[in-house]
Amino acid sequence: MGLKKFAAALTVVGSALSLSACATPRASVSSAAVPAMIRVPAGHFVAGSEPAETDAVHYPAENARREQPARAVAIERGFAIGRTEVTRGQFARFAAETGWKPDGPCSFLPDGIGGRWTADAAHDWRHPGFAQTDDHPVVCVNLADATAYAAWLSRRTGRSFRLPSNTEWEYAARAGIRAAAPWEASAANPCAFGNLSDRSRAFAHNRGAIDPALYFACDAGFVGTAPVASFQPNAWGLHDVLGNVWEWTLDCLNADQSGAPQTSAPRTTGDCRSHIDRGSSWVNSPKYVRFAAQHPDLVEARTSVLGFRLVEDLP
Ligand SMILES: [Ca+2]
Repeated sequence: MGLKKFAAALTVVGSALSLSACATPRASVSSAAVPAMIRVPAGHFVAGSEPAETDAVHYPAENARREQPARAVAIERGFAIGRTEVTRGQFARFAAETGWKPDGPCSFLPDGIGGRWTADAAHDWRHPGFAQTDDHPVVCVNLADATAYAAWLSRRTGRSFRLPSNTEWEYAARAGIRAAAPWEASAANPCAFGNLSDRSRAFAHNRGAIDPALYFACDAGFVGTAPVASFQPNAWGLHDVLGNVWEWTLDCLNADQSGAPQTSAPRTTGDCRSHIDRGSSWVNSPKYVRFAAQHPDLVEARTSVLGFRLVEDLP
């Protein structure tokens, strides 16, 4: 299927965002409480990176191995994926209905790259260490928190939400692009595509000295997170796949991609004390801001740069 036809086959699932399918609704909930989902058809793509991509940015060897070798993947069934990261407002509905409270602190990076991560009880998903509105992505949520949210939303809607697999995330994030990042494919301004570590962040943390190894030389206008969908979407309509916050996946940590599923299935073997998250965040230097980059976090980790995006299994 050609890209144009492929794009036309994508459907924003906007009209079915009702919680009325729930057997015993406890409250009237607006459609805004349910993340907007985009249908992605079955297809093929190449996941991961070639060594030339990671060599070009002097990526640490251990990190580079994690996303290599590049491999052909067949996504055998269509699925739906969140148009945006799950927002704080959407997560707040879950917290209010279930009485959910975090059982540990959130790690916060107080003074930028080079600063020390700190974890204390003063920081949580409502107080991540920078200003947020309900339109910002929820952060300070660990794997269990994200999984519990997906299960709650599934119960409330009668639909089937979950976290994406590693390959599902990359397939939807790339949207047909093989380049390392969308701005490389189009020679465009990186800050048009997402909330990155940029001039705003550099000014906030070191009075504006731009080290190209640490900051993009453009300005997306935010120091912490940005409201979701503030920037240009990818070719399939997904916002913030690169930047804003890292996004949890179902896959366990492995040293490399040898033997990784070449389907939409998650990789559930390896070091499952950590799961892979994708897409980088507002805090990351440019070498991490690539479609192929994979970052492990301990499953219990809550940090101010890590959130999630949902997948929905379609009937
Ligand atoms: Ca993101």
